[in-house]
Amino acid sequence: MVNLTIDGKQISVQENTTIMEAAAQNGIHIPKLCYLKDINEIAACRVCVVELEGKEKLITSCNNPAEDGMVIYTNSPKVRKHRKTTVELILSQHDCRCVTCARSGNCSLQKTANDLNILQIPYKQTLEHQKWNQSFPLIRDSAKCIKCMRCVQICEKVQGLGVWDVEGTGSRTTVNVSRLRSIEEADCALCGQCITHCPVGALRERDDTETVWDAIADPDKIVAVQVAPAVRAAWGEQLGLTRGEATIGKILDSLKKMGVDYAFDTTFSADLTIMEEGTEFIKRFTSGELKDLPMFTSCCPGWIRFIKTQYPGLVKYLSTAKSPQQMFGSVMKTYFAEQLKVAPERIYTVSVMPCVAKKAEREMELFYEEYAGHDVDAVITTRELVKMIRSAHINPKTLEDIPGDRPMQEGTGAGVIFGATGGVMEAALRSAYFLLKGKNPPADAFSKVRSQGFNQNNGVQEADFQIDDITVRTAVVSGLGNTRSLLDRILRGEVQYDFVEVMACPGGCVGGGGQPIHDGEERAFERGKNLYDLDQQAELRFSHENPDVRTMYERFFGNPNSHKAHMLLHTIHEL
Ligand code: HC1
Ligand code: SF4
Repeated sequence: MVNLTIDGKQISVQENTTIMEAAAQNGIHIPKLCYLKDINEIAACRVCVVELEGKEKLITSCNNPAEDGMVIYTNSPKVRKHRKTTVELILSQHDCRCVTCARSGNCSLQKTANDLNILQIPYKQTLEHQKWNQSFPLIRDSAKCIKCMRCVQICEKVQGLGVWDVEGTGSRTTVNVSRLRSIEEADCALCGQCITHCPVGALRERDDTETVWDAIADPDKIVAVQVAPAVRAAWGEQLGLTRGEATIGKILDSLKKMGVDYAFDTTFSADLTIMEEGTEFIKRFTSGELKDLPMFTSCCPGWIRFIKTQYPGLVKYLSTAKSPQQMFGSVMKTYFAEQLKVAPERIYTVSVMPCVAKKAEREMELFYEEYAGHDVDAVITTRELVKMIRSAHINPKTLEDIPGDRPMQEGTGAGVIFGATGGVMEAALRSAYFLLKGKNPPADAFSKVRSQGFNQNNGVQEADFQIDDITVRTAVVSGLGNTRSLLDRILRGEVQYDFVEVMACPGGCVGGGGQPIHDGEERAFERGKNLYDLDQQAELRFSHENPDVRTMYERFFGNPNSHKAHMLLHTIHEL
């Protein structure tokens, strides 16, 4: 143990604890802007400086270890003065129009400046305006970048893509898309991890809330909205609702209060995906097609963008099933339109997703006999949903639990866990077992695919399952850096699997790039646990038991993988 004094308090911490961590463990907050544990420990912003007794120069607390006998002051006059100057200099290169910023109220720079009582900026303001394509789903505002390097590091170290880099030298140092490419050329997966790790408003999703408001106001449009599994695990965080209060039923109520015509839970089409993908897997597996390489899941558009640019040779091993988002959109404009007796064009489909990549996935086209537009017309993130709730002046405490609309109302626990890493695999195995054996396994028979933590086993969860004389070898991975190493091991022949689930975001969609931001804190596993708890409490836990999905097959699709199902629920992955 190491014994030291921080702000007059005697404390003991483990060896190799930083001063910042030692302070935090004892309830002493040291402000910071660039620090991200294990990812960005470069002391670039110098906001976390502290005074060490006996030393003239202040030291940064994020990368200096606590040592025996140290006497530290985190808020002495000298520290405050230095910190204030540092933040004033940062502000002199920052577009400070907070009222029009997506991160106002949830910005570490704004908070630090307020805490330091900065009421004016005594330095000349110089702002850097780089050009950006405002129609791209990911928006960067260079005038708000504080050069903390978090986006550079998260993309390189965790997602293995290197979309961002430092450009220029000295006072002209800035961050931009790496290797002088445009963002469209940069193979960005659109996972949005750079957004959720940005301490300020330099990175955000493209705002699509106004197009949704326009559709709601249009009397000719029938607005049908779906809400993804992972949204329920996080939306309440921004609205002061507890985990128990923040239900899917209340999200559906909020949408109705905003004026949408129909509101559905995407777990319905997650169950539908399992019917299609599970059937496809059994076919490909039993035909021997998967002898050499596994079938990969296809519901994460971040992963699809990644495999297409980084491993094009593996694209043919993807499941052909569209994602639940796309399947739901397609079903809304066909099966549901028929029920309503309206033309597909009148239905305006919106999805609420924890994801930025879903905004690009929606560009997928829908053909129903002839070209029928897009499965999905607009995608908003969980953060944008919260923005809409606020802008409609809905008091979240007044929301009530309402069911989704018929005839696509039911969703099972298997559909709910789609939002957590391992969930798609677990749901698929529950139904694949039924397809092979004609009876259900215990609902938790495949819980070994659940992740034990993002950093365990390189983020890969492997499990083999015996179903009669068949062994199914599975792997689940989240995070694109982890995915890259897993794919390389598969290609080198070091590991063999039959079925692999990939989610681009660490922890799966619960950790998605469109989820509420808690600067520097990871919430994915806590949210994932929430989804597994909901699955435990669900009456139905097998996708093939979803009564509304069954009725839809009877009335509309016939069987899973039927010709009609192939036309509407599957895709050809083009490079
Ligand atoms: Fe996901 Fe999915 S789980 S991809 O993470 O398969 O976004 O939540 O909606 O489509 O169901 C996202 C979540 C989501 C799809 C489903
Ligand atoms: Fe989107 Fe989920 Fe994939 Fe992340 S893991 S890119 S949130 S679908």
